[in-house]
Amino acid sequence: MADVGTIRRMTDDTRPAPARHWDIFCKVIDNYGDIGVCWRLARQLAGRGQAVRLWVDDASALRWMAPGGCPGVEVRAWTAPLDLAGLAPGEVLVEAFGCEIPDEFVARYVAWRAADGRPAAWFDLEYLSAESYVERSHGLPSPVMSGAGRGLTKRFFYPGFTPRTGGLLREPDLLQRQAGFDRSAWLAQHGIPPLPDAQRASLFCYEPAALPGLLALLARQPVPVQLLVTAGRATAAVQACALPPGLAVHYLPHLTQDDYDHLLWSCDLNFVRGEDSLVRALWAGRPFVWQIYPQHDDAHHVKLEAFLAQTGAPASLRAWHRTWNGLDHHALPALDLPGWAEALTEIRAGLLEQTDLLSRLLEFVGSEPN
Ligand code: TRH
Repeated sequence: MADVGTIRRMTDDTRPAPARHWDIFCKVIDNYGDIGVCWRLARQLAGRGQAVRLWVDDASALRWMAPGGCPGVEVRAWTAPLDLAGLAPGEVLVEAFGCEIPDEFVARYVAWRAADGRPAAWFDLEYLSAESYVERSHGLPSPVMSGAGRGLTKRFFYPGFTPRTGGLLREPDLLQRQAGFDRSAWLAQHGIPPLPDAQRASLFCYEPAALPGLLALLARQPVPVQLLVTAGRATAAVQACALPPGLAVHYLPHLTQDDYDHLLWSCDLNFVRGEDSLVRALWAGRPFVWQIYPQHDDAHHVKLEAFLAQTGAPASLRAWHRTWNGLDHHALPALDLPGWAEALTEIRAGLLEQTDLLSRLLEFVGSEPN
């Protein structure tokens, strides 16, 4: 866990930024990561005094992820064509994950920029990766060659794990919230019975081939294990397996984004997937295993290895990740929670030393000529 010095450094992230209007565009490809990352970014921007319009083609997941919404964030339907009636001018455009902002909006944006004479600040927010191209590509200009934005220049913004990338999303009050968290109360509130001397594991995954092996392994642990299974694909995957005797399984409803953090903080071991929950597991500071989003050409194998290498994960954790992600078909190795906890505490401490993603993005915006 971070010391008080780190907490103090992190609170620096709340320095006020000049208020601007932001338009974030998000297309939901599948799963929850596209909207999860964009919502988290939008919320954090609002927390820094920015006004945000989040344009999304499928906002359904926000009903459970963020049922109360967020002051300062307006969610707008990405319809075709877009309803642009009565829009106030925006200064910053974020195009998440190559979603291609509709021309009618870009035309409006160009007109706004011409009207107040300030140049465009248009960012292409990319997926998180630990691969070496991220440092090379972060911040590069991307000239717009066609359409209403022809002649403008976007800038690539690559989240990442090093100071020469866009960094990781992290709320300024994260450590304070963690320090004040009451795990027993949260578990009781969610109907998870206290089991003396038990360990808890959370499961957020796709359909890993090694899942039956995991269930068997958890049932064989020297202490009882409570497995807390997240709603959706993870629940369906577990329900398709024969449950071994001795494993207590609890199926969870969809949680809010904040409550998903609480789940991670309540467990001794977390299985996470995709992009955003990986970052949340890193901040949770507990042993975790990541299932990377699978790609057809197996590009995710390289991406996984890059993450393991960059974080300096210990050999047993690397072996676990390879089998869990289907890079090999070995039996799942033994769990080494104390060893993983030690390594991950160090990795987390190193990441906490770095500036968070939002502060880096605001710095980029501030450095645009205006
Ligand atoms: O859902 P994902 O698998 O999303 C994926 C990845 O982002 C992947 O990189 C991307 O290419 C693909 O979508 C299209 O995993 P991820 O990224 O962890 O997103 C899950 C979000 O859902 C995250 O913001 C946490 C949130 N969440 C809740 O709010 N409540 C819940 O109960 C659960 C399980 C998740």
